[in-house]
Amino acid sequence: MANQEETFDAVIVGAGFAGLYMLHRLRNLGLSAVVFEQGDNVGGTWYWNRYPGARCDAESLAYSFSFSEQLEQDWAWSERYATQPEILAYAEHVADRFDLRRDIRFDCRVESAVFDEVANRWQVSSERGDRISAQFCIMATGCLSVPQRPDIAGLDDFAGDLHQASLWPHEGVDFTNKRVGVIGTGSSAIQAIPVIAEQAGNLTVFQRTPNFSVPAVNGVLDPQWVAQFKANYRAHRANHKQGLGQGFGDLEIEPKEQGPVAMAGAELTDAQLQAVLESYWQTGGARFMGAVGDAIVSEETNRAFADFVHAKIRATVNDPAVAEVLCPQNHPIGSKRICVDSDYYKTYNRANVQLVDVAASPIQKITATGVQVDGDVHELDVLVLATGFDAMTGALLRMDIRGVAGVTLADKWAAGPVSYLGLTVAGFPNLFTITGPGSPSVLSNMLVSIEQHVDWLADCIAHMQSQQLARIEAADTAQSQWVAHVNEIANATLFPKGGSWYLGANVAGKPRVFMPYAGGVGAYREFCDAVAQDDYRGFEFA
Ligand code: NA7
Repeated sequence: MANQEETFDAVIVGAGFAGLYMLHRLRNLGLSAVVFEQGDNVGGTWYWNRYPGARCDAESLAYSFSFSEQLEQDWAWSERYATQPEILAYAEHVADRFDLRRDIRFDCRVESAVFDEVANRWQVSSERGDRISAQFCIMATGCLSVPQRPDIAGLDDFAGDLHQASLWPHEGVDFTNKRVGVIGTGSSAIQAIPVIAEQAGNLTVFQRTPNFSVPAVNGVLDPQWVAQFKANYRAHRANHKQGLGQGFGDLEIEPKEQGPVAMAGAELTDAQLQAVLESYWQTGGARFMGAVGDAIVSEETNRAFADFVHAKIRATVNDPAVAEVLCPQNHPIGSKRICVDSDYYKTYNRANVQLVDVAASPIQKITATGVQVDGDVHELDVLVLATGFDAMTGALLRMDIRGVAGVTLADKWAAGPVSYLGLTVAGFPNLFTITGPGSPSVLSNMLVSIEQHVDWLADCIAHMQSQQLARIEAADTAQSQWVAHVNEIANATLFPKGGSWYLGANVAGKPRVFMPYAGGVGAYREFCDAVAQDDYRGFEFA
């Protein structure tokens, strides 16, 4: 029997960082809100992705909330890049500190959200029978929350232990003396492989496409350095939010806006360019791609970056044949998300690690005992799938979302996602997508983008409350112009040449549309703020 309908001002889907902060802001506005979360705890991405070596590839002092100065001063990060357990502990701390759990329903997956045009309210139902009527429906469902299981014959026949990186068992996996296989060489695998190799008896990596990876140069944070950095936290946060780049900020004690050494590779001599790249390589981290302004725009500069990394791979990996297989040749560097590693390439020098190139000879099938390539079965006790996600649209399209005239989001997005600002979709009034497609999202520091969307949205909802407005909806023309703008920026870069999950290229049948906004978090914030200041230009209210 279905439960009785409950009434709230807002329903939020997801209790990751976006859902937690949204709940906090709405409560402060005096709204009643409920959060639906499919897991049994907060944390979103950091709740599910517990594979060995999982850590953030943005620095901890930047990948954290800025909304509470007390929180940012109190919380002590232990490493330059926080591990998954530490980030999960931080999410739990935020939930407890701001008393958020009492409005979160765990183990509660949303099945459908249907807009009632007469009442201007969303009817949201969960699989376990909750029924909510709310004026606002806020999707905080994350960009990388639907695991992509590969379509490989025989996967269910495997008799050993099979684990997906993004659905890792909470009790962990013991690899001691085991023959382990990893399918995939994206960010997740590149973090997991060095850690698994340390423990496993033998590790076989099945690589279809090599990725570019830069060293993290991770380390324990010096408390004195942290104290000095935190003394300047407001200025650092301002840089994250307004800077030229994607909100990752600088690492200096004295905050300074990070900019590339040169706007174009062509401005530098070859020796100067090599020196710049070497210095960024030694500093570590994904900011390597920001060393020169046109790295993801100019084919020539991009080639120089790629050649530099190829040389690093060849210098690190002892076996020249293995090094060649690890050198990415089929996509511009940065057009697939750059990976950040600790000793990834070095791991291939270990006697217990083998690399199998499944680009030339694809995996034929999984048998009960292992992975078959080119007629040979690689015998395994444990198989790890690090095969990625149905990114950005996956979590939204898994729900049955119906807007005006019963049109489904799946139909609206049949040719790829369209949105106004990556926050709203025409025909879906009072529905918002935090870090949705069409916003900087996955190209940016997610915490910066989450806070920006939540703050903008809270202000918008406060405006509607004060004006007693029941309904907000993006106008078709504003949406078309935004989509054209997002595409124009993407097409001026090398991103669309990457064949990446940014484009939906990793999911069979998914439309190939470059989904994130590539213009940087500062420009994007300015645009959103101008929209609000201009009486929410491009929106229609009722
Ligand atoms: P990614 O980056 O999508 O990587 C998935 C990997 O799995 C990639 O190397 C794929 O190769 C490989 N893959 C997928 N299906 C297959 C099959 N059928 N056979 C062989 N190899 C396959 O996901 P991650 O989880 O590593 O990272 C996602 C993001 O999470 C990351 O960027 C961070 O932001 C955090 P392909 O390239 O398709 O040839």
